[in-house]
Amino acid sequence: MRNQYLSRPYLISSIAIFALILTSCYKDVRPTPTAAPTNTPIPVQPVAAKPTDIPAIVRVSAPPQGAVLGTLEIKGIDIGFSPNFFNVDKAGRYIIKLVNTGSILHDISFPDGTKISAKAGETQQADVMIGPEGVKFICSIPGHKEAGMVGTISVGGKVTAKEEEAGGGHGGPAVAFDVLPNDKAPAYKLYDPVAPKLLTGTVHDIDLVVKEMPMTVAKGFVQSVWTFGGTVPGPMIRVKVGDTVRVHLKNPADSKLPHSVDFHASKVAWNDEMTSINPGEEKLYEFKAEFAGVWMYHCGTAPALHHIANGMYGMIIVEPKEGLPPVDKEFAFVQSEWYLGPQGELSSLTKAAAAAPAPDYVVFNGVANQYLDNPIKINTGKKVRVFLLDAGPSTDSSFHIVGTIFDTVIKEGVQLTADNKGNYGSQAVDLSPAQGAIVEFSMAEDGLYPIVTHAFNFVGRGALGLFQAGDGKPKK
Ligand SMILES: [Cu+2]
Repeated sequence: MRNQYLSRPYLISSIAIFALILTSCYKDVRPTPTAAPTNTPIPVQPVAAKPTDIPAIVRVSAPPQGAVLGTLEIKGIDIGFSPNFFNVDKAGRYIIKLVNTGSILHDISFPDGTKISAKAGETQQADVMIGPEGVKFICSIPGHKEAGMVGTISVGGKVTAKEEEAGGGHGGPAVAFDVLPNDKAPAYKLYDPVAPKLLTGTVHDIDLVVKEMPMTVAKGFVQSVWTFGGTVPGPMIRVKVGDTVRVHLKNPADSKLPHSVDFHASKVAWNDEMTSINPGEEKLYEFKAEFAGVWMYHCGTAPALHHIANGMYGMIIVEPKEGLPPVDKEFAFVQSEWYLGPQGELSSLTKAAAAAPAPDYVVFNGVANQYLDNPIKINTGKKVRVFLLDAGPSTDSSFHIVGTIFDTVIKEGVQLTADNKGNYGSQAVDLSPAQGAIVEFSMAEDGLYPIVTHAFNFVGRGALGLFQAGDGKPKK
């Protein structure tokens, strides 16, 4: 399922619809995004690139002075700014150009009240003064900031400006990172969402090699992660009830830390198989898979919270002895959180350990929004099965696919079967950390179907992907 990019208009229209769903979820009822700015007063100085019937520019403070030092072009997309981070060498006067490639109205609002608005497909620009402390900006359309439309302009690599409410003032959680993005960060590596194949035979020798390494966990953010096998999540494993699993855990000599593994699919003593091994050591973790389900495995070395938060988890699927019925396609998603540490360093244990944790990102298969960038293709009308795990470490998942209904759910051994008496269905599967499920569904028509946790505060923080049924274009 790699490199399956959609044409932009369909992706955008879907995200726009999704954005509207998102904004409609706020209790604080405001004008709709398209209606909001039409009654905004227009004090001064329109610098519109094209004629428009909405206030393109609102300026509150004095006009900028001095020579223009450069132009910063910012794309407004549904929902976000691209790029959302700039670094300029000097403070002074800059032209800010907003290119709205989205399908709904967006703006760039600065703390002093200056606002550049552009309707779908429009470009608007204005010159602004960037002070020596840099500046943060948002989209002031209700809900857009909270959904992730925030950005930063730093001066000389530093930004000390505080974000201020230039718009809606919802007081909702802003995606304002205390770690600045790095535009030189390597591109993330796509995690293949296709579910693993059932291992053949009944005794499986599996090498699980620890690897401590840098990883791009979201565009612009690199963390020094700890992994099983060089990926987050670790390798997905699939066996059946009755199989013997012999995991050879290896901690290479160049690791910095001891590590361990805990397979929830096993019944073994904590102080036997799960003990930590030092760099340069290996051990055998052997168990018989006796119970079917979607199970977590993770490093349990103290502090286990940090070893999980920093990437050491994975999924093992145990099928019933008789196997699962065939379906058209199968995928596997592990939901987890990132608590960003400084660029290139470990994730923050302090942030992860908060009593009310506030992850910077909540992700499917390790990387923020990777299946939004690379929609997963499926066949319309055909049965799809997804294996789900919430690896946490601390946040629940409410797994939901916009536009479909799960006809089959097997969550922690409790089953909803298709064609049940009464024809009950399921809209979202609640998973606490370390819980797993299997869901099955099909799409009624060609189109795009967002993959989310319906804990909507996290949708703007990376927990958003897409299924593309057929060619992604509804036929009506
Ligand atoms: Cu570990």
